[in-house]
Amino acid sequence: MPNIPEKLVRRLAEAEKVVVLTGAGISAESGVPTFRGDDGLWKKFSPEELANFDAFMKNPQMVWEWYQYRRKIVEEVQPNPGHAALVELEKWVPSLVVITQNVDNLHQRAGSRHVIELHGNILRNRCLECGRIVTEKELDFSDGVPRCPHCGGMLRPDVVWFGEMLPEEALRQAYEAAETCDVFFSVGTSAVVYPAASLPEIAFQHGAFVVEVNPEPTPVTDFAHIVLRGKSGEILPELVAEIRKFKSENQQIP
Ligand code: BV8
Ligand code: ZN
Repeated sequence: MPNIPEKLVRRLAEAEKVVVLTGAGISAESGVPTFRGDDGLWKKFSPEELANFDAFMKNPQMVWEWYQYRRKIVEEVQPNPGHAALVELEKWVPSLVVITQNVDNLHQRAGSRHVIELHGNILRNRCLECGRIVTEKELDFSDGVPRCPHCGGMLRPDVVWFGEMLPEEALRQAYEAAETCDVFFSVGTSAVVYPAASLPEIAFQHGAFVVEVNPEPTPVTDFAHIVLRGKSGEILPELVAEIRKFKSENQQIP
């Protein structure tokens, strides 16, 4: 596992605004399968078959089965040291924003206080008829697909599918954060799904110090100022230990 370069610790110690974009990789060590990895969720099914509205309308039962399978995994796992490190990092920098593509709610469960959810949240449902958000745990699947308790309309998972717009306010905040931050981390994402994948480049173009944390290369590798090749559950706690030490030695106790 790579050690943390001194220049990154200094950058973090001086930074006002830090942004962390996360993808499925940060949840891998919790036991949540990624999308495109060898154990990937999409090994068996392709995203086109499942994570899009037409697939849902054609076969809502199958798509619901897939989401119920993922929901069960997400409810059974725990946030890992990578999520926890981002919670502690909030103590050491004036402003930390986590922009996540994940729908697994693990950043919120770990205790991160400022999370922007670009692709929704698998624990929420939305009614196709009245648009209400339905968060009841016990959904009634008696006729194959869950129904809205308010109007009887069909429910869908409250996540963003391919070809669907991202939540406008979340996307606006994400662009603003990327354009104005001092340090931008790209953690555990293959950086292939747009518009989320444009955020690291936007940050770079606006002068942010860009850091990639990923065992594999991605398009971000080509322009990142620092690449930490390894697992986020190991690297992020190491990073936070270094910034904690640096700040304590320089008497900047939070
Ligand atoms: C939109 C939510 C437009 C649901 C998801 C052609 C070119 C460019 C773009 C397009 C195109 N054709 C279509 C598009 C647009 C499309 C897109 O980008 N497609 C890509 C695939 C080419 N985008 C969209 O459709 C978006 N909407 O563009 O609307 C529009 C415009 C106008 C009007 C109307 C519409 C919507 C995109 C959102 C789709 N929803 N998921 C659900 O989860 O079920 S996408 C899905 O992919 C997840 O959200 C996931 O977060 C996201 C990205 O994947 P990653 O998170 O990066 O995960 P992945 O498995 O790929 O990678 C894991 C990484 O972790 C790897 O790099 C691995 O090395 C690393 N890793 C593994 N272990 C660890 C680790 N890292 C650290 N530590 C470890 N231990
Ligand atoms: Zn309804």
